[in-house]
Formats: sequence, C-alpha cells, structure tokens
Amino acid sequence: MNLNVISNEIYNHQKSAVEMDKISTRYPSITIEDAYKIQETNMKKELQDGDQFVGWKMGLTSFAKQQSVGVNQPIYGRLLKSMEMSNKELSLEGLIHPRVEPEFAFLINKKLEGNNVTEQDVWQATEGIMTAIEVIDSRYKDFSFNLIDVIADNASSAKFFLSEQIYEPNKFQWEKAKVRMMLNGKIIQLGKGSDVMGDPVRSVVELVKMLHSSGLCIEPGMIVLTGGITEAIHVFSGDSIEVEFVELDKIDFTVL
Ligand code: OOG
Ligand code: MG
Repeated sequence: MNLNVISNEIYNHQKSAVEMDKISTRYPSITIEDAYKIQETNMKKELQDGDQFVGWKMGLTSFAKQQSVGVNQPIYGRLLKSMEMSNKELSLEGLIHPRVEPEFAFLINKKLEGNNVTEQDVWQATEGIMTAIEVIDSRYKDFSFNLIDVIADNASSAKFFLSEQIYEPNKFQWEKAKVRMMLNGKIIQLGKGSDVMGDPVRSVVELVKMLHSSGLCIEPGMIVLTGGITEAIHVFSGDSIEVEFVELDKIDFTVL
C-alpha cells in the first residue's frame, strides 16, 4: 500500500468529478491516521496550485448526520478559499452528486491549541458566529463510505456559503436557534443549534483536540464549520433552497 498512490487517485477524482470505489475495501490495512495524511497531502497540492487554506470543517457532529451516513464519530476536513461561494447560485460544474446542509460557522481570532482546551477558551477566541450552508459531495460511488474513506476524501468538502451577518457569540441560546430547510417551497428538514453536540462550541473544542493529536492547531482568522445540523439533502439543477435560521437570517439560493 502506497499512500501517495492513494492520495493521487482521490485527488484526480476530486478534480475530475468522477465517482470512485472506496479505498477501505481495496486497502483493508489503511488506518485513520493514514486517511488524515492523505487529506493533508492533497491539501498541499491545492496550496501549491495557488489556493488558500481558510479554515476547518467538522463533520458528523449531529445525530441526524451520523444516522444518515452510518458513521458515528466526528471527523474534520480542510476548507479552501476556492470552495467559498460568493453568490447565491450553485453551479453543478465539478460536482458529482451534491447535497446541502445547514451549519453554524465560528470565526476564530486567537490561536486555539492543545488537548486541554475548554468551551470557555473557544468562546474567548471567537470573533463571531455566522450562519452557513455547506455543499458536500462525496467522491465515492452512491455517496457510500466508512470513516476512513470519508476522512481521506477531505470529509466530502465541496463548497460552502457564509452569511454576511456576523453575530456576537453571547447571543445564542442553541435550543432556540431553530433551522428550517425548504426545497422548492416545501419544508424538508428541521433542526436546532443544540442538535450539534448539545452546543456547537463543543464541536470546535473537539476539533482542537483532534488537531492536537496530529500536532496541528486553529490559527487566528480561520473559520470553523461546526457540522450539519440536519441531514443533508440532494440537490439537482433547477432546485431552489431556502434555509431559515429563525430570528437570525435566511439563506436562499438556486441550483443552476
Ligand atoms: C461527510 C461530511 C459530514 C457534516 O457536516 O456532518 C459533514 C458526509 O456526510 O459526506 O460535512
Ligand atoms: Mg458539513
């Protein structure tokens, strides 16, 4: 088993938007550490090609998400500048079978590191919170994977949209931070901020601890997507999506 060969294979599928077979079945001895190394190696290729590392995403931090993909452990992935959507139109170019999910994003303004990090530490390092949509797109056939596959595929990262408004961290009562996702005018997913580990701040705490075990940290200026609040939904050309973050803002966009 050669990790560079596997990294290249995944990278090529990410670039060509052609689905691939799972790596876990073809390389049964591959580990979680290997998978994160593959993720890092492919990220370096993107940076060499001129992209910019802008933050981290946590995944599988809500029961709804864990249930829907059958993986019951949080994972992290890396976010690039080129993944950020600047307008409310989602082009399907370069995507295989995209799904969208509502999230909260933390904007971090101080370095966060170490295994002993607390919720308090994260709050003190949080500039503000934004509502967000993540577009995920697994490179695996049928959107089917295990923990190792999905980590190696950068946690299915494809695109993300951040709302312009930045909220003060102390504004949030997560039980009341309700989210409603509509597809073509019909409500299809409901959730609330507290569906993310009871409090999305815990997702950031968990991220810092996971990064620590690989000698990494969150740098000032980074954003952190804390994980899908509800199940993700498939979108197709012509769809319109509206996500209402009750008492906060509303993000709507169309799929081209
Ligand atoms: C894995 C990525 C999970 C989230 O927010 O839970 C994720 C997937 O569902 O393909 O982004
Ligand atoms: Mg997500």
